[in-house]
Amino acid sequence: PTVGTLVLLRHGESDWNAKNLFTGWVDVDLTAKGENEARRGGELLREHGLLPDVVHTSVMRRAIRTAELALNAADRHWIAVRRSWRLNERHYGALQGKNKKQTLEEYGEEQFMLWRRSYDTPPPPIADDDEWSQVGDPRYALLPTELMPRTECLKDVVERMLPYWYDSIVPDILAGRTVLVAAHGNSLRALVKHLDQISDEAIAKLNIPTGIPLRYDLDPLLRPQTLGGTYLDPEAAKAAAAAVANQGR
Ligand code: DG2
Repeated sequence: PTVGTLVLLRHGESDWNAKNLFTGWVDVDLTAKGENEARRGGELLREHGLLPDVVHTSVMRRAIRTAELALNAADRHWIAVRRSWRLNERHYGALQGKNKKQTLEEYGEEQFMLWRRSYDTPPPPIADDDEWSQVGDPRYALLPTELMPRTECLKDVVERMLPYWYDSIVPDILAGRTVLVAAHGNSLRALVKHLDQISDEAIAKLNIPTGIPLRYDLDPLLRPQTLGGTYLDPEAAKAAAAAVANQGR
């Protein structure tokens, strides 16, 4: 039996996705293409009759705007919304603001992929006075200083995301709501790893495409009815995930 439905949506293409820069916690906007992807995501929701009752987002503009554009296209702009830093993208440390292609050339394939996709190797920490540091950003003013990341690996993201999952998202699912989570490539990889119980090794191969809703029907123990979930546009998802995997090349 299905107790509730979860829909995961990675934001549409951002300015820094387009420029091939490591983004992490830098608060960049969507490109015009990204806005269209977000609207298309909302149209897919509407076409499939998959209408969210509540939306959870990160505190970053690209996810917030994607949720708004998608819900507007699905005529669900009025639903309840909650936001948390715990759904933020993985903090990319000292790589924030760096070009992915140049980083690959400078450090080589192995180090580059270790930083991008290994489960437990974080990039070097960002300096507090770096132009791409988030220290001093008012949206994190109430975050206890020891929780403010200077870099994160995917394991760190799983650990800081799960409290929000259990405390805020799960109660919505158990109440029978259709829940939309609009977030990021790596914060969604962290959630999918947890849902599908993917191993630390296998998660390296998983890439989440931008703007294509991924549906999970969950049983009462919050296990997916279909492992890996179901993309509302599977063909487009496949091509887009391959493009993410090849970034930097
Ligand atoms: C990308 C993911 O995050 O990059 O931080 O650069 O989903 O917010 O655009 P998003 C970033 P990769 O880990 O795929 O390189």
